[in-house]
Amino acid sequence: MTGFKFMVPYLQDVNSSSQKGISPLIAAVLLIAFTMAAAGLFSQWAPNLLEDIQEETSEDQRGLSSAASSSIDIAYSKYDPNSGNVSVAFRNRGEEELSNFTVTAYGDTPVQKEVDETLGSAEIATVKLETSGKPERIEVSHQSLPISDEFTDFESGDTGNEDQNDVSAPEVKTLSAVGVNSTNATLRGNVVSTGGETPDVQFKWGADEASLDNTVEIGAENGEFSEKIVGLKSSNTYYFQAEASNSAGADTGSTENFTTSSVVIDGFEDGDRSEYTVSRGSYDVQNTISYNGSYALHTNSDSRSDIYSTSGLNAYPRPGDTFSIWLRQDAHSSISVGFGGTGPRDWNVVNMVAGDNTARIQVMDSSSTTTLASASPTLSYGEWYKFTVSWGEQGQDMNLVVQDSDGTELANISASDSTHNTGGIIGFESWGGSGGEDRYMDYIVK
Ligand SMILES: [Ca+2]
Ligand SMILES: [Ca+2]
Repeated sequence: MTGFKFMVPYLQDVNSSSQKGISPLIAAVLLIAFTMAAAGLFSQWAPNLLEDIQEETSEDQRGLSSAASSSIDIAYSKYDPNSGNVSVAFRNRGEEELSNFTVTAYGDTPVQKEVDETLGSAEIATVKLETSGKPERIEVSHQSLPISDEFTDFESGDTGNEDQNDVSAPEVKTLSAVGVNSTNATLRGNVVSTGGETPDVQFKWGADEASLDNTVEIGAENGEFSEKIVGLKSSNTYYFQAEASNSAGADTGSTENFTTSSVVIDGFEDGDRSEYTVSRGSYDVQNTISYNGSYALHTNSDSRSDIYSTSGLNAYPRPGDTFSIWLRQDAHSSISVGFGGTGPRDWNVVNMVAGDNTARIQVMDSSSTTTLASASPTLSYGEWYKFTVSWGEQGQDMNLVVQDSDGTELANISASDSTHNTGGIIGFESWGGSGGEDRYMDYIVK
């Protein structure tokens, strides 16, 4: 407003000088000039004024539109004559987040409580008021939006200490798992609505999406909850659901899944075979040829050479596991990868003979070798091949997939045998001729 105050005395000066002979025309021109100057000054502060007005208007519009799409619902109200307290649970029935509520209990002496909790859509807040007497009416209102709800349905007579209204089944969501590694994961869920009564929650989980046969009970929860599960298998996909139930019903969240990471049983990158016992022939860890990293296990022993490990490695194949290993032969020879059983000549093996284009699943028992399944992939000398074994939960079923280094599947065979069904061992039996045939083994992973 300072602009106008500045202009007025100036105009008066001009008017007074008209007595000295300024023509009406010049006076009119001056008046127009002053008007334009006034308009220029006005425009300097007017934009702010207009913006302020616009902001206030749009705030009002926002308030009105939130009020139109918002509502509060008293889920239940309980009066406890022993404590003289009233518990009130109310819910945000609209889509927009609300905060700042007022709860009033009307009776002989009205009691009021302000609740600054923030409620998302369908979320519930619970408050307690010390009324020292049964209220006639409970009102929950919003402090700025014209929305409220009332509850008056207290039973007549004082025998009942609780009047309930509208307890409904809870709503729960399954959230993604966190902290997933090769053996552990933390499952997460969220009670998005208690339905007016805090629900008990649990997770159902398992490796078979069609039957989640493990249950972890957690107890009463409101909001986010989680549970760490341990002892999982590496490189495995698990499925889980969050569930919540109260006296009015139950809800199950969506099915989520996660995949545990793999474990390198041995990549030989420490450059030694100190975790192994060589019971026949010789083996060394060399760094000239490797599939992954710098080092690989190697033998060029004549005839048969045996090596195995039962302790010191990161992990061992166990029933239920899928494990893989890379094998390479540079001349006519064979490599058998042993697992289960007690060691060389007494375990299950998968066998590769590049010179014969042969891959087999065999069982060795008391020095007899039985071929359970056989395939004829095309195998070349000097190439790495991936042998992947899926070992059934009971230790009987075995599946072998052979792939080349491009990932192309060359063989896929299955067998079942119950002779060796416990894990905890990995090793090799390898045959060469008498020409120092080089054989390599690297990157055992499960
Ligand atoms: Ca290696
Ligand atoms: Ca080692």
